[in-house]
Amino acid sequence: MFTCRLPWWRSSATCKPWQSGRFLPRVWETCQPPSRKAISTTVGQGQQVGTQEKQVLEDREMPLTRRETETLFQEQPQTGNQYLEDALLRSYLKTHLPPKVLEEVNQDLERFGNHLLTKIKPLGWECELNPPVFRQYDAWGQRVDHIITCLAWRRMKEIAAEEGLIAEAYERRYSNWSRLHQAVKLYLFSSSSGGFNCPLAMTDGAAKVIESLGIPGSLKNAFDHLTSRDPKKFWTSGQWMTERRGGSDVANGTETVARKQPDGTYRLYGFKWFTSAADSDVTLTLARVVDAEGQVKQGSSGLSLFFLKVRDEEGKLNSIQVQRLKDKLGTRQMATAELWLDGAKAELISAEGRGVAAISNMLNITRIHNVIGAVASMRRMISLSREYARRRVAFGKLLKDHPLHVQTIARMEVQTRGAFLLLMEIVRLLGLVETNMASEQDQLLLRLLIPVAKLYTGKQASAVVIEAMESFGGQGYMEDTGLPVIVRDTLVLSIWEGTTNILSLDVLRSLTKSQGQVMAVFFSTVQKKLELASSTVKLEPAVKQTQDAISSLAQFTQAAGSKGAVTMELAARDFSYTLARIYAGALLIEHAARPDASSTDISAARRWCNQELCPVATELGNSSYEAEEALTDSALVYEGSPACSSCL
Ligand code: UCC
Repeated sequence: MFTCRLPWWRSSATCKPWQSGRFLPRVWETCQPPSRKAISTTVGQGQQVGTQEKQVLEDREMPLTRRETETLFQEQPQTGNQYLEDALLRSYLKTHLPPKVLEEVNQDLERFGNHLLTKIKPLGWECELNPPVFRQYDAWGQRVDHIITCLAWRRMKEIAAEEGLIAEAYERRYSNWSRLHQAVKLYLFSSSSGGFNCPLAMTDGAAKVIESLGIPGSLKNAFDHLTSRDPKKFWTSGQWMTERRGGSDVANGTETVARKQPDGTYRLYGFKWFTSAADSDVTLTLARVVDAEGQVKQGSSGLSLFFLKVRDEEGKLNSIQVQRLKDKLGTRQMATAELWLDGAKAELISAEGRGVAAISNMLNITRIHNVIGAVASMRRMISLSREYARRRVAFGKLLKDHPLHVQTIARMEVQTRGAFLLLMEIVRLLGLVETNMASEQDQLLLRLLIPVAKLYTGKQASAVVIEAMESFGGQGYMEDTGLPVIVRDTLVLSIWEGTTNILSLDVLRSLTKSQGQVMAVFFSTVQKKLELASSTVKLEPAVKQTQDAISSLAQFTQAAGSKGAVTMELAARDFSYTLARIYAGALLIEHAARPDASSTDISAARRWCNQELCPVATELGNSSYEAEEALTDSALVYEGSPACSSCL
């Protein structure tokens, strides 16, 4: 085995994988990572000063000798047990969980927090340094299509099973609080998971679809594997939805066809353009059933949902060919592939033509996981940033003593708190629905809040992690700090599982489907939360601002009702942001109105409500949603481009 004989800072280029980031991952396996102390400003100086010059410096015995400069390193921010350090999480659990559940969950999370720190986090970093590799042929020209994952990635799968990261939600040992317990574990796991949170999202989604179908006999085995705590038995699932013609417009973009076989199974033929966690054991996917005349039905009502195993018992691919792995900006720890389905054996699991409705159960779960990932990224970056501020000196004092610096972190903290409470609210409601304890209003609210939270937190997370990266100065931009990894992996959260605009339209879909009832539930739920705070004097300004925002929103919904579909489409994003801000504001107020609330709970609620809570009303006042505005938008976008004459 190759070993680094020289101290790392004096060894050859191949022994410095951290300098080239992700491009020399295999070398990393054999070299020891630099010790924390070794990441010092000495490196920078050593690189800037040529060898000859260095010699001269040493010869002259300058006052600042090399030995002395070695103590001038910057201190790496250290975080401890993430659970113990998360005051908001702990106060939320204390407020909501029944005492017996709290006691057990608390113990489990404290233990898990230690496990994350000592074992899981280093594995996550290994996954980053050893991304999957695709081997299409063996040495003898045989097509093998092998996606090679690293040991740490495979260990993550075992840990996910051992920790019950999927099982917890389906065993329901804490009744309606099981979902919340699972979500909190995933939230703690997310930023240390080395991208394994992605297959877990889809695995959870697949289990949810199977459960909502009543766990039919043919899928019982799969359900048991997907929800197993036994690492040898645990399966992960993919979600193959995206084809070449479109990832958003699934109804028109799906070309894959399904041919029925004499034994009642189907063979799938088509090309899947993005398949995340392509090393998964099983998957759900959409296809069009070919009828007796050899025809398929186009559009949404032509799509059906299928379950398939990716490999057979011997590990041979199920008539699937891997074309290549995607070269992504982030989530590089996880294999995303292009796949040809060339007669893959599959089972039809929805009614024919009800594929989109059936896979929506999966989408709603993966979208919640997306929210978990978003909040987790924000929390991780803020933890690191605030710790760094306690160690780093600039202009003669610690960063934490610079008011402007701390104000910047505090603003991120307020955003993260709002997002966190939104996440908790969704998983609380989901827990009620899954244990038949939810009212019709709870169900409507959950349907509305999932796309609202997904779209809002995805955007928030991108903004927060970039701001937090800046709080480290140039260090934040350095690959070997690990900070750019968090940023890259966060940027996808507003894209996959439905972009911001697609999710905004989904918010409108939920309104239409409920014939507006969902808005009545939204208003009454927010009002109830505000009433709880009516006796807390310090929250009065926040309550007033939220009430004003509700009035403006009510006026908007009335006005928009008499306008056409174009108005609602143009307003969809601002409308969704409005719902997110008002609802998160109400949650922060509710949390701050607890008898044992802290002064920071109160200031978080007040600061959140100081932002514009109802942008949709402001923009309506600006006539932003008029049909003529859409023409102006086109003119602004296409001025000077060949498309300009036609857009005007
Ligand atoms: O796969 C991907 C990446 C995987 C990685 C995941 C990891 C994430 C975890 C992160 C951890 C950090 S990305 C691919 C994801 N693709 C999407 O999200 C698709 C985006 N497009 C949409 O969401 C569109 O809105 C569509 C596809 C749903 C639109 O389809 P249609 O067919 O045009 O829509 P329809 O006709 O309006 O809806 C068909 C039916 C309706 O039911 P019925 O017929 O009963 O009225 C809708 O109400 O589906 C129902 N439906 C829903 N029901 C549609 N959407 C929903 C929903 N969200 N919830 C409930």
